[in-house]
Amino acid sequence: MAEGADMFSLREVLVAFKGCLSEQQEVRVDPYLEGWKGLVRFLNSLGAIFSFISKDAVTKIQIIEGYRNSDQREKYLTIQSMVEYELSNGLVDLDKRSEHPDSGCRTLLRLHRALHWLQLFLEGLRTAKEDAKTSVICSDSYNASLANYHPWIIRKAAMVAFYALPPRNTFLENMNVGTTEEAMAMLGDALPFICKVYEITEDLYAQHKLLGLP
Ligand code: 1PX
Repeated sequence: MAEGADMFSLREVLVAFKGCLSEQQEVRVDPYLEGWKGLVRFLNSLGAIFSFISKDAVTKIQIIEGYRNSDQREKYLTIQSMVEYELSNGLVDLDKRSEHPDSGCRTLLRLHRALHWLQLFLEGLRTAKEDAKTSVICSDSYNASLANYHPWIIRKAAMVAFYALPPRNTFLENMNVGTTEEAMAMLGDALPFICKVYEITEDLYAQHKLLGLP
């Protein structure tokens, strides 16, 4: 586990998802990416075995950051405006990856699917018995979500990495949010926002038939 200057609390990271929701219930891209960056930082602190996962997440974060730093940055202010802009300008490969292999829509969809894993994992951590294994909570959440989109080789590598996860109590300590009870309370506070962000994005993508983007 990281120490010293690298020690940071997962509280800020998870509560950051609260900042994603605008008054109009749109999802702001910048805090969404900030949330992911914090999660990646936490994942890196768990050990090098997870780096193939964090590298992929970082690549995707950077693609979307690239759009936020481009001339079209305003179009990428929210997930809603991004979808509207990319679709109405033909910037999304709908059937197979060709001219626009790294559209904001397809890239964010990968993070969105991973957010579903996060939601299930955190809920699992929160409700599991004290002696539950983090690796089991993690693989159950993965199999119920992201695994459906991954080829065999990635699923296999992910399962191997999950075995390296520390026991639930150590994991909760690593989150650095105080006692187990405090960690539980924090998860209870943060989860509704993560669920809401997930739900809004899911509805938006479903509405535009984007949930299967290649
Ligand atoms: C309190 C808990 C905090 C835990 C923080 C953990 C942060 C996890 C960040 C995971 C981000 C994963 C993004 C994956 C995106 C993806 O599905 N990419 C695949 C498809 O992309 P493509 O461009 O080809 O269409 C790509 O093939 C992925 C490759 C890497 C392997 C992904 C395995 C994902 C496992 C997720 C579970 C993370 C376990 C963390 C344990 C705590």
